[in-house]
Amino acid sequence: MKEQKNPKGMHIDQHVVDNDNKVMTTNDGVPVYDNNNTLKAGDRGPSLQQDHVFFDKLMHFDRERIPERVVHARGSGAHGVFEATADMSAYTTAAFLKKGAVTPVFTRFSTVAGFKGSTDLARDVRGFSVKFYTEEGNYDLVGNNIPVFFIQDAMNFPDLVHAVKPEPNNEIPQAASAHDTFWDFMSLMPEAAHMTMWTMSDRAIPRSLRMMEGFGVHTFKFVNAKGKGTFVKFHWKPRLGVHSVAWNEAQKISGFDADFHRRDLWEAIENGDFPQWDLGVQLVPEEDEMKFSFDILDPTKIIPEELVPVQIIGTMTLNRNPENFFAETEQAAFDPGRVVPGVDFSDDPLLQGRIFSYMDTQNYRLGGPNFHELPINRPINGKHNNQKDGFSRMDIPKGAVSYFPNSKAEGCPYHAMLKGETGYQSHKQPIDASKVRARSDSFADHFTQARLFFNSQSPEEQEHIISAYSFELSKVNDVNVRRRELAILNQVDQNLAKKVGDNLGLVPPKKLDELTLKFARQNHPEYPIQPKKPEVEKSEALSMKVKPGEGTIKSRKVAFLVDDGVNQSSVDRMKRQLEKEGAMAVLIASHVGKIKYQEGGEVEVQHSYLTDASVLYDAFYTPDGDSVKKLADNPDYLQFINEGYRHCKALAFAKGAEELAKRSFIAKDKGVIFESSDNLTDDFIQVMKEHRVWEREKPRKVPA
Ligand code: HDE
Repeated sequence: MKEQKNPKGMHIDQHVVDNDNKVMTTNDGVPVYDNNNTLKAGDRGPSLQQDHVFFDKLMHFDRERIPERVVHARGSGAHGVFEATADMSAYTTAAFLKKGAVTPVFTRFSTVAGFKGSTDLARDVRGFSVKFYTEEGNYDLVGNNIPVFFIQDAMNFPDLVHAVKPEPNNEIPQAASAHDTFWDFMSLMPEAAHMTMWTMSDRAIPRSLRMMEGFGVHTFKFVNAKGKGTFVKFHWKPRLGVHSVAWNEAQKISGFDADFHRRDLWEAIENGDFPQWDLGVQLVPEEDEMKFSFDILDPTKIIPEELVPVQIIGTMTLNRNPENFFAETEQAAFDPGRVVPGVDFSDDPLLQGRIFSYMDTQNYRLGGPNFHELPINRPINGKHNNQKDGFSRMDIPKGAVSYFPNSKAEGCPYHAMLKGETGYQSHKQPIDASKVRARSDSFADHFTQARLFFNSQSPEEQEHIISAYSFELSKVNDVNVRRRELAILNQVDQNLAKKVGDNLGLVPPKKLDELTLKFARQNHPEYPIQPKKPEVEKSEALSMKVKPGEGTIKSRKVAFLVDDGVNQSSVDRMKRQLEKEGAMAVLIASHVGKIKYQEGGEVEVQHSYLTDASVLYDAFYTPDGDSVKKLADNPDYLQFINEGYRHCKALAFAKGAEELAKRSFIAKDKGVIFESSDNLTDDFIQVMKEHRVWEREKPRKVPA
């Protein structure tokens, strides 16, 4: 990969503190003589009130925690660059989108419901926030890995979050939507039907943060130099393709490595495997606002790519890990209200609510209005205004003037208009309306796109969705809630509802529940309203299986299952080929430290069957050698390969190791590769490129 440096020497570097060869000091810079002992009256005596060194240390320690984000508390971040690759000047004046512009970025990925210390592998939406430090100020694209949302109006957001978070009486369950209050709320909000199809799909359990799409969700607006607006939807397309784990894997990964995604992102960047996403846009001329069967202001709808294709306009590369998690990732303050000239909001009522909430929450979470001055949040072009004071002010403004207009500072800082500069100007959208608290009936079709999503999935993906609904609703205790949600599913797809119903021992009701209808009619008195005929019934872009990415195995982890006596050339041959393709070979044995090669000599092993599990790997290779006898009697090894098989991953066996496959549930298929009959390395790599052997799921249910 082309070496990408962050341009402009990333402005936060000047704040990085290097302790190398420095004496420890108090917060006032006083050298500390002894960092082990408090000041006492005699070495066995009571501590003294005057121990300013100790108090300095404890005072700071006692205040180390700040409130975690109310949603998206668990996250991982990285620095990088965005390079604009298309001429967008017909649509937007945004400087960072000028062809060839290179802009530093900071990106944070997150889960939504779990607390800060919760598992990465929760079934959940992933946040996908990008802060562009542009030369016209910071632009935050605060999106998700799912292109729609649960609700249509910001007013319902606190309720949605209260419903999904652990229940308030016993604070159970952590980072999970599989409980009564969430599905109670969902089953009363038919507008959530489309989004839950996505969250019950494998999209909600990504293989890696590097392998997920990102979406701006709402429709935004580009504004060009003539002041003309164009509606725009943003898409991030990962160069590594879109891949997920299976739910059975996700649950186990949560136990073996709750930091799985965080570690994966960190290690990839440390290894120089810089993840990349192309930024795509769907553009809709203002004149076409009303031309679709759905409302483009409704955040529970996508614009199918068949109707408006995605054009690629740039690439983001994440190439630098933070120096310090708290200072950067935790203190990063994202805000969809932070837009730059050339980008504006649409009237999506969910987006409109977000414009208030983020700034408000940062004020609370980061302790006052000066959070913009934290290194991670500072704009690179500097900030100049007359705002002053407040908790933890870091800037030191010069002079006596902090008001406008003024003569004493020659009217500075001046606003752009004064000198004929453009500055930020809102799109001059005409508005002629009455003030109402209401929901447009153009938002009332809740099931057509949920159906579009389900119909666009491969049979295996559909089965996973059915299993996920069945799992979640089985965890719900209230049978009325189960039945109500089943009635919603029945509106989407009868086969889906029937199969979920079978797993719950319930027959799907034909009609929506009376309570659901009652709530829907609060927004739409005539509900249900006959939907318009959709433009498309299927969209390939919605299935992960149909588009397995670039067909690369770059940065994939392959477990080499070895032990003392393994044949070195059998290891090296495969390792060389995999590394040529950019994959990682990881040796796993019954103990860490050194193991012996059959040919003599030793090799260092960092992972053992004790600490690692098959769910942490993408594929498995068992080399030849005396190690095979040991593996045959090792239940942990057999568990490894069985589980890998169950999860539809590629398994390769060197000639002398093929017998091991027979000591398990493994049956020969295109993903079980034998050296004696197949083209060992090429076939192995080819199957890995396809991510999983989906066909294996059906015929053979394997215990794991
Ligand atoms: Fe957020 N959301 N949200 N959200 N959201 C927050 O801001 C909110 C919504 C998203 O990495 C909070 O700093 C409201 C949609 C991400 O730091 C808070 C509404 C989408 C992140 C907040 C929404 C998102 C947040 C909590 C409905 C996808 C993490 C902490 C009107 C487009 C940002 C914080 C990060 C975080 C409010 C709905 C994405 C409370 C009121 C839709 C990725 O301000």
